Amino acid sequence: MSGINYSEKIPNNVNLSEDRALQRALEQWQPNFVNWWDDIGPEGSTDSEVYLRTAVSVEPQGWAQFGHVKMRDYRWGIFLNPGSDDRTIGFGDHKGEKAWTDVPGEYRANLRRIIVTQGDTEPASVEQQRHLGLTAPSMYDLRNLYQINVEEGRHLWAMVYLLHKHFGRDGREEADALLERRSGDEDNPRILGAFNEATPDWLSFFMFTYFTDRDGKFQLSALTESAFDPLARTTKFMLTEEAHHMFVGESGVARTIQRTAQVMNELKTDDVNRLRAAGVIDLPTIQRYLNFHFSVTIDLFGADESSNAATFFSTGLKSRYEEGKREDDHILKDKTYQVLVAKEGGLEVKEVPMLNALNEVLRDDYIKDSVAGVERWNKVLTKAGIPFQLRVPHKAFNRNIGALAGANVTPEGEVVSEAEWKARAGEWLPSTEDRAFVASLMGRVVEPGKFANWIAPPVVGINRMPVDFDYVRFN
Ligand code: BYC
Repeated sequence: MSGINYSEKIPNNVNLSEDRALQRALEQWQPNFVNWWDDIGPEGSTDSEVYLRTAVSVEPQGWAQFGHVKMRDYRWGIFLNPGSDDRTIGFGDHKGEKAWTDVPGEYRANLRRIIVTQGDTEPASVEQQRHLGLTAPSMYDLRNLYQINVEEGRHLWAMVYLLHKHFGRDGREEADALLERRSGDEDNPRILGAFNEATPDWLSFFMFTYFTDRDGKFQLSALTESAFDPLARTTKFMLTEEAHHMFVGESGVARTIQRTAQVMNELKTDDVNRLRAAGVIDLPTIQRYLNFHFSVTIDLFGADESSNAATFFSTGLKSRYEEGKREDDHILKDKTYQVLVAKEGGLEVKEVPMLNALNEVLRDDYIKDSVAGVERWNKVLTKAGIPFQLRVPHKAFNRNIGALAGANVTPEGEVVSEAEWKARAGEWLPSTEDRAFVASLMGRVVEPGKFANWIAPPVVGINRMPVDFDYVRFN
């Protein structure tokens, strides 16, 4: 099961050749995918050979192989983690029953919705990142961008396989629609808000891969224990790849901070204008980017009170993060959870049935995880002797989904008037000038071992290759 068959047109470990109808349907979708990649995938990359890892097995040891390949020839395919015949459902009303190998009719619409929403984010992120290769700060970073792009492409394949195999005609239509929506398109946008925002520069890219890919980690984890076994096994394998994406974000921001701190020490200044003149990104601007990406990403968890979330859990479709490690009844019927509501004069805590608050439970777990990395960024500053600390804003800040949507809350969690919030938004969120300044630093540096002035080199290369390795060969 774990061996991947690369001799077929669509690499897979699901015995695709034994299901001719499915194989034919996917082979029909494949050229549309390649056309989508050509149209809206990484700009200017067609002839480049990129040092990419390709999945060759789903075993944790030795699952990936590295080598220079053209991205268009990347072996996108279908890989499921090995399953076990006797797996039982670990939560919800079906707890203790055998996991499903097919979709129960009564849950079909909800499962399809979850799979489509998940699938939609993957091509969306490739679209959002498509121009970044033109302004890469180094060949090493360019390679990491491309690696992420091909893997998001593969994650799209993962969801499309489930749609084709388990949802018949409407699944095939949904798979087609995944190639038709476009990030930021007014008429046919991607499904979730954050995936319609632009990723115009590399600081945005690093923040996106730190914060928004981490939403991927939490949402995918919540699906790895799904009662629908094919979804559980697919998302488990996707998570293996997600870790590198978050590493790119975390280390990218850390290297940006490190370079800024170095110049602050050289010039003995924290003056924003002097630092900008020296070509590095000042820390208040980094904080504003952080505020933006954090707040937009926590909206991705949905409304704090959601009957959808309750249904997804009770019917066994989607669990909490690390459901199996929790010590409660995994049914949650009599449990409550605290959510926040904004009232005039302040935020109030409201106790609600936990089942309805499961989006909030996942969001809170996500927030804990995100804060940990921000503390690691702060260590870079502390080590450099810079008395500035980055902070994640309050979870009620700049929200557009759920009970806190439109509440005028500062990053510190203080409710202010709408007029005050608007007047001060430029202190908290990247202004047009901030974005223009960051954009002005984005020149392309792609000579091996060279780095743009605003970012420090990484400590080590990819797959233990030297930092000045030719990660991308331009033809
Ligand atoms: N933007 O009851 P609610 C990743 C809608 S990232 C726009 O709370 P629910 C990746 C919602 O659809 C992981 N609309 O909804 C990262 C609903 O609409 P309708 C992606 C939003 O269903 C980086 C209404 O508001 N995976 O993999 O409980 C790069 C009521 O909301 C938003 C998943 O998300 C929003 N932010 O929760 C590449 C997992 N939020 O039906 C990849 C699958 C909510 O009233 N998705 N709405 O028209 C889900 O589990 C759920 O759909 C959600 C929403 C948690 C997203």
